Amino acid sequence: MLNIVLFGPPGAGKGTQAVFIKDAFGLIHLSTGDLLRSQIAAQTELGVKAKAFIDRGELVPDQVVIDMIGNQLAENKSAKGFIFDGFPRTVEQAKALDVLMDKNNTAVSGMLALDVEKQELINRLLERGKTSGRSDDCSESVIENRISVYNEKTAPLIDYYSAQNKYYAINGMGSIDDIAARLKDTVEGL
Ligand code: B4P
Repeated sequence: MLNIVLFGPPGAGKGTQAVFIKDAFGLIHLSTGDLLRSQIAAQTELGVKAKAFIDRGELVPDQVVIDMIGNQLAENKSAKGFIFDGFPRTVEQAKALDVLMDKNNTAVSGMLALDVEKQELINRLLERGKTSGRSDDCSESVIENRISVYNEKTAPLIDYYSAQNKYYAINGMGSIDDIAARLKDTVEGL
């Protein structure tokens, strides 16, 4: 199985690029951000709780997203592989993903990390905020908090995957097509 972790700070292009990789390699795309937003739209109990964290630019508690991913893996047993977008975001989540993969007799193939300058991240998210209706994209202070949370809780995953020889840094600046080509080349080499 081919199991890709697509990694990067908020606004790095994970959701944008995951679609290309999914199509190119026939994978199932699992975005914890999208899964949480669909819970919010359906006004489920989980969605109401998650919204409070997302609105502040904080992470939703680990167990909530770990359970969501576990359910998705169980529902897609015959998949050729997965692209994880926005998951894992903490070392706890990465450890839980390794356990889930192991239970399915598979493993993470590689973690592809999009590198983008901070000002470009802010510009992209504010631009999307003009039309997306996403509360977490509209305020520069919430965006700054998302980036701080990334630096504190999510960036340590670079060391986690480096230690397993699974970390690949990708230049995430430039056109969407150029970045997609860089990612595709890297996935083909895994
Ligand atoms: P996400 O939905 O994952 O939000 P994100 O980090 O902003 O990434 P996204 O995929 O949406 O944006 P992208 O970089 O593609 O998470 C939202 C919230 O949910 C989190 O803050 C957290 O609260 C919660 N959450 C999600 N997963 C969680 C987890 N595992 N644990 C705990 N909490 C979790 O793109 C951004 C914009 O840039 C787009 O508008 C795109 O069009 C544009 N863009 C992309 N590439 C570009 C390029 N090359 N040039 C110009 N613009 C580009």
